[in-house]
Amino acid sequence: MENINSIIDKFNFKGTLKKCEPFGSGHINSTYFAVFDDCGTERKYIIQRVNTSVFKQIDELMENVFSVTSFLRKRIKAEGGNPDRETLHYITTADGKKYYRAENGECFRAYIFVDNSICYDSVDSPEVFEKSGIAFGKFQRYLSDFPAETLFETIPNFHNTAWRYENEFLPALEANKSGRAVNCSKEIEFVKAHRADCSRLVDLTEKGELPLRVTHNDTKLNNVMFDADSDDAICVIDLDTVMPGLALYDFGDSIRFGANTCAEDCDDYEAVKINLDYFKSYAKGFLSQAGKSFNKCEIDNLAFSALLMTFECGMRFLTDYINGDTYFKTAYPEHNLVRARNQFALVADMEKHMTEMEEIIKNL
Ligand code: ADP
Ligand code: GN1
Ligand code: MG
Repeated sequence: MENINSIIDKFNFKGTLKKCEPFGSGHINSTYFAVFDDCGTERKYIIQRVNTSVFKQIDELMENVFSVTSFLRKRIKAEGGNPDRETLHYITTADGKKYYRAENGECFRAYIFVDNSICYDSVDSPEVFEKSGIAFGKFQRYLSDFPAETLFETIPNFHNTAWRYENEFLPALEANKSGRAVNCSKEIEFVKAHRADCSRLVDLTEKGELPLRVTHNDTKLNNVMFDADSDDAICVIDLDTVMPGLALYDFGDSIRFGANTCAEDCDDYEAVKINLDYFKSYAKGFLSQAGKSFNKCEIDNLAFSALLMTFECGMRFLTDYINGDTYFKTAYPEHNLVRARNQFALVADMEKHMTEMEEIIKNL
């Protein structure tokens, strides 16, 4: 593996390196926080080793993120915002490229650290969660006239739950590469019992009832930076999965992560519940920005999308567990199984509260 320090001189960083250390809690890329001394001024950057087994076409991926961020900059400026603070700012390599590919094939990219910002792994108040809803809703609104046809699909079928069931979950089960299927028969049955749910949004999209929009597709709370002073959600990050998708994916995925009473990998499954106050706060924030253009079918499926995105993520964790942990980063052998059980506990609780969730949306 390439030493992170050895790639420093490949980028147009300002100053001399003071420190570079692993950072954040993303499940996909390897992220580092680097500080440089530029004649007495501190310059902070994020450097990432991009996960090339998840993202196969790095040229296209980086084309996407550069074009999305430059589009966002113009939109933010037009609305009187501060583009330097409210969107990611990528640094090109010393020879002007969008990323650096090492001889061993590893790919690195760099961007400016959003200064005086913090990132949350869990929500501690409905206000904070509402602010993240505003940020992701605004993100979707800003990109509503982005030319979607120019976007490369970085992970095809990313939120096609039915496709994931048929083409990932069932084959993983069949191959049972890790031999672990025996440890999770209850969870496997849970997934099979929900097969019908997998097709609902896909079918509505095929029928033309749900419109494709440019969406973020990975709207977890730790993919938005908050201002350390005002606690406003300022900058949406992790743009690798910005692709044509459904508004419902962005809504549902945020609820999955942020309105869980527990962390995504908490193994106290009894304690895993949907926090309806948080659900309401996020919906209020998100809809205040993106909701004006939603059609009735989108509104009618908001509550269900939270359940589906939670189910899909649980199925992905379970699939990865059965495959032997090849996709998500894990900290211990049963990590993916614990995550899957946690997500399924949340699905079960959402099922109990679906009428209340739908009621909340109606009343907004
Ligand atoms: P992953 O795809 O692995 O989730 P992310 O792009 O989300 O990677 O980055 C991982 C973490 O690094 C984020 O959750 C956040 O804490 C931090 N991070 C990423 N980009 C920035 C940035 N520009 N400024 C500050 N922190 C950042
Ligand atoms: C991954 O990259 P990160 O940690 O923000 C994953 C999401 C999952 C999430 C589960 C590209 O998000 O789809 O919902 O983990 N991202 C990718 O926590 O697969
Ligand atoms: Mg992330």
